[in-house]
Amino acid sequence: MASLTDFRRLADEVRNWGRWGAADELGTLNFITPDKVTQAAGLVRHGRVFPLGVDFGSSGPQGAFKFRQNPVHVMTVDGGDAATLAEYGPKWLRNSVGHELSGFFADNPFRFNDDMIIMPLQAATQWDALSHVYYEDKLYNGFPADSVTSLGAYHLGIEKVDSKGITSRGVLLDLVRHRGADTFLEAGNPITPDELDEVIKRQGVEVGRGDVLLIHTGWWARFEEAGDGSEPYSGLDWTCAKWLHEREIAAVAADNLMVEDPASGVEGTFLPMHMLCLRDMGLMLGEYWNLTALAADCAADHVYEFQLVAPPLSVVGAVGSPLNPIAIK
Ligand code: UVW
Repeated sequence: MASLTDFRRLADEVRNWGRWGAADELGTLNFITPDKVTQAAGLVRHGRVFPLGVDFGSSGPQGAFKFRQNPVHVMTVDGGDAATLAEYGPKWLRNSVGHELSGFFADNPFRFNDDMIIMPLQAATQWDALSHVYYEDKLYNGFPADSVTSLGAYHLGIEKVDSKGITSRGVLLDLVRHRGADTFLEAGNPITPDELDEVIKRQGVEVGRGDVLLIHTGWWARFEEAGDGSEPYSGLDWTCAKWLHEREIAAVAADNLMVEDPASGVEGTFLPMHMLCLRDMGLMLGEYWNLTALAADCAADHVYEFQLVAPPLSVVGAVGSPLNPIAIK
């Protein structure tokens, strides 16, 4: 088990503060250049499309943390409203909504349905914005932690990365097949930097500056099979932060709930890799990405690189965003 001193030493090594200027709010997304985006587009060869978002609804994985719930989907206008208002008229629902809807439905064939969703932005497939995690009162690039208030994140809100898309070359690292696991990586065996090197060698793929790495651990497949959102698993060891830093990776996503291994590896800390990636390096993390079909395709054709298109919603001041990322081969 590493000490906080070890953690601080590594944090000093990987910290990117000031690297792209004092006002930078993009972090390692700066590694994605126009050339990189062009290279990524060139990876589309067959037109095979893989949506990597999970279903947003009541059957989601939330419940492990009491402060997060599954998305709640609510109909706000439907055919029943039209039928009832047509029959009883606006006086039945004596409020402005009833009057308004009666106006739409009366004496004409036009009908419509409307709905809304209520959800924590961290509930399903998501990006963690750089404002999601901090320590010792500082966010990425030294921005003050109290710049995130009940009004939202003044610095490093998810909308700040809008200019990047986010799109780049995606590379899938399949730890499930590498370990010969049945479905997913059982808990208690964190993925180390050396193991990442072994996977890259085995897959015959290179990773480098500006890539977005997708780590297939099989957790999502296991969740679909067993329905347990709190199922323990193995994820990236915290020391992988240095490996990502050295290779100038733009962002990392996984098919589990936290990307990193739930066993901290650093005395007295929770999620040390989150702290290093989001706060020190400025590297965004994606969670609950469904990599099952993409991993199967990569194993079949031995091509582990693709164009990745993964724009967050531009929710102003939000510390994360749901999305439906797409890999195209
Ligand atoms: C926390 O950091 C608390 O959660 P997540 O794994 O969603 O980033």
